[in-house]
Amino acid sequence: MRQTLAREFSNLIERGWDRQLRLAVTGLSRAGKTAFLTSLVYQLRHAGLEARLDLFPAAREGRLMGAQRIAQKDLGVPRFPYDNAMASLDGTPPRWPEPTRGISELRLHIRYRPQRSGVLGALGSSNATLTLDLFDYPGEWLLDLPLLEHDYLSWSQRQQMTLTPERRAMAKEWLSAMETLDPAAEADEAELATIAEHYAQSLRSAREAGFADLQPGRFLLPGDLEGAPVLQFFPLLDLTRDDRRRLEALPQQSVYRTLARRFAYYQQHVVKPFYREHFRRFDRQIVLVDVLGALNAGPERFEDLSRALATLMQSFDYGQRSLFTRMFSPRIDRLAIAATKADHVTPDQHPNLVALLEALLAEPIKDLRFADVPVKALSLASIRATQAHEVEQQGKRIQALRGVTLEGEETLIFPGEVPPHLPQHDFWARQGFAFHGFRPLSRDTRGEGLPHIRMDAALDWLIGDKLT
Ligand SMILES: Nc1nc2c(ncn2[C@@H]2O[C@H](COP(=O)(O)OP(=O)(O)O)[C@@H](O)[C@H]2O)c(=O)[nH]1
Ligand SMILES: [Mg+2]
Repeated sequence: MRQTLAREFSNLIERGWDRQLRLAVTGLSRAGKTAFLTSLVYQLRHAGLEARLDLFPAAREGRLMGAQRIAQKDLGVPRFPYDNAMASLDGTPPRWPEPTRGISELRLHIRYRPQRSGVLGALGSSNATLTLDLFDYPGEWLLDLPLLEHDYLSWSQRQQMTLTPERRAMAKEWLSAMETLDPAAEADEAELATIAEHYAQSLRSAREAGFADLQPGRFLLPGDLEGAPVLQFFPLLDLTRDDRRRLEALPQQSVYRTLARRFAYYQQHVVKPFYREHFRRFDRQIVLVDVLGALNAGPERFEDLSRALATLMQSFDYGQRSLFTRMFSPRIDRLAIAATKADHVTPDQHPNLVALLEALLAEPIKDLRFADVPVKALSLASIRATQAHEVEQQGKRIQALRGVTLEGEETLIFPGEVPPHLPQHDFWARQGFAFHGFRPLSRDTRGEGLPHIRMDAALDWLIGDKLT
């Protein structure tokens, strides 16, 4: 009798205990989100088996019993294509997973044995379940937060300011189409669609050239909004404050009023819902940054990454006066910031890589700490594609990397040094940074498991405390 009671009591506790966590992964395009999430799911599913997770105490102590994918709750969000990603990695030759372009979700049940010293353990509970909801969404969407502060007229003015000569050169077609557009004329749907496409094209060219201060973010990664009229707007040029009254008095069907309506619709029905329905409900997030890729691409790209990150991180600004806090009372309780693809440099460079990431995000990190949001910076490789080697050269032992290039050639490289602070002129003048694309290791080379660098440390920071 007593025993059944005790069992029922512990069942009750288990069911009632809040062991559900919503974890989101973000970063700009090609930062490594898909690779990260694929590896994260793999490592959890194979914990205690092939996965090597020494820095993840729950796994090291043998308390992780496994993870299962289950049906997600939110049927409006596409499922993260884990099986496809694994199939690519296991292919011959192995390939990186296909890029995804919108938000996706995956739900895992993690079974674990609570620590004896923990609350559940003390109650005699022998195993427990954590429901982990994982989300992957484009960091580009966060670049739209500042757009909420504007109305159509002030946004148009702001966009015009970003049109430097170089950006103008990339927007030639759009600019020439704009010459004959009269804000007071009656809107022609087809014409607006064409001009909007020219505008989107100019953003895509700017993106490719390394610019990041680009709005609207959905024009770059439309997700499921591709071709929808809500994406068919663009800024008008040469508007002044004094025009406002005149423009707002134009008929509903005028070009100006039509574009202004679409802009407001974009704010209300695209940007805000994402923050309200998704972003605000994430308990924890990890922001991935391809620091090495930017370092490799040169000073302009690096500067640009730095500006984009400053904008992106505004969504994590919990200061009382921040736009984000004012609009959506957020509730995140933990954040990780990771420099990805650390397997592109030798292990002795990893501390510098973290230091550089911290320098790049110094301001946002300071604000987060001030707002009492725990934040951790780390470097990792979700899916390690190289092997570190020591090589002797003229009597000196130096570190090198061995890997297979994307073209299938085996190589040994000396990638060079990562500066531990924001690179200055002399760095760019001196350094040729050798950064190759590598194929993922084949199953034969990698053996069982999916090799990684510090995925276990990331896991511990992101979910470890929920598994005690
Ligand atoms: N060497 C190496 N390359 C990586 C790693 N993660 C991502 N990559 C490379 O970066 C590319 C973009 O990664 P992906 O995860 O698709 O980026 P996403 O756009 O943020 O989802 C991949 O196709 C790989 O070439 C990693 O851990 N190691
Ligand atoms: Mg992706």
